[in-house]
Amino acid sequence: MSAALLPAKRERFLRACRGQDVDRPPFWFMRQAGRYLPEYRAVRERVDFLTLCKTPELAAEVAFQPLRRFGCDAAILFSDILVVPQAMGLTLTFGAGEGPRLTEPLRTRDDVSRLLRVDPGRDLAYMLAAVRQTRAGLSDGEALIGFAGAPFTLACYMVEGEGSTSFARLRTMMHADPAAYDELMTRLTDVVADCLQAQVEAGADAVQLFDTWAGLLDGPTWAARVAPHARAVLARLAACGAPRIYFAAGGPHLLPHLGGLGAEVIGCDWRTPLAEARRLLPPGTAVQGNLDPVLLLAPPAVAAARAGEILVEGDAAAGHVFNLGHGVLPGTPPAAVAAVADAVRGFRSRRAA
Ligand code: 1CP
Repeated sequence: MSAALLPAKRERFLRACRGQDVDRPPFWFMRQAGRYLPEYRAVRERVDFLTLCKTPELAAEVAFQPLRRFGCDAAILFSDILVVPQAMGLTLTFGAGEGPRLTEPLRTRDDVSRLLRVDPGRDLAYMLAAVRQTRAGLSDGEALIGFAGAPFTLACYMVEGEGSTSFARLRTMMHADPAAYDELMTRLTDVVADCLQAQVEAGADAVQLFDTWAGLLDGPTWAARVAPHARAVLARLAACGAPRIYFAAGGPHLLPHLGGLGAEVIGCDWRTPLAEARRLLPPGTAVQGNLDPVLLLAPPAVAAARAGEILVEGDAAAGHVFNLGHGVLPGTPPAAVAAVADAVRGFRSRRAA
């Protein structure tokens, strides 16, 4: 399909990911579907979270909700990064009011060697059905983003068994039992690459690798022990042509190491000004971000004003996908998100034709 025939929102999103000029930056919000939306809570009153992920028509419905409200340029598949460890044989629970738990965390190399091989077409069929169903229902030519947790971030949860601020167990394993760590990361690299490839084949236009906890590491450790696996995942996707977004929360110290990773787009959290990120990344890399999600808890006009500054900063070069610096926080008023969406939609790039 020639670029001129692509639907406008999808074209805008894909062009920005590839570092090409656009009329205004495309936008979506990390964690744009979720509990802060009353219509999401209404669905969750009827089904638990995992049932929602595993019922393609419901997953598609909640993926559309933020698009209807805010007119985002892209939908993101509704799923969770932790369904991949579940497909590998771990028991995953989401208790009411608590975070996720993997009830048999991995502690030894033997534990790692018992993980199951995953065939996404068989073991994650519901996820691929959700991609197809979401793709089919995108009414206004929006882009569809697929995603997975990056190997390191998945390993954090699989060894810790639950959320943590330090993920000390995996980070200890990395140094104390490097063979177990390397085997786990290698297994995850294969599964994550297969899963993202299958999502693209099912209709995702782009993929985001969430390396939420990578910022816990110092740059050289990240470069030596994490980057080879993230790079291998992204390399496996090169041939399919879908833009690849890599997002590591937690600071600018990783940016100088991100060149050569193979991502067309680097997600930036709010701690890193976009101009600084661009200085540290190879020329032509697109940046995604980076409104502090806390701004959405301030009056909507304050959030919109800060979004306006980020739009100007992003427009200093081609290749900006507007987003938050991390996910929408619980309790965020939808009106604040709408005010930011209006600010983005009203912006005109100074390079626009
Ligand atoms: O009760 C509920 O309804 C569940 C809340 C919820 C939702 C809506 C969870 C539990 N996951 C999700 C969906 C989800 N998770 C999406 C799709 C929705 C969208 O973006 O619109 C995505 C992309 C994720 C990704 C995800 N899950 C990440 C990476 C993103 C990030 O925020 O850094 C992580 C770390 C998870 C694990 C997870 N799942 C759910 C929670 C509360 C957590 C965090 C656990 C923790 O460390 O405390």
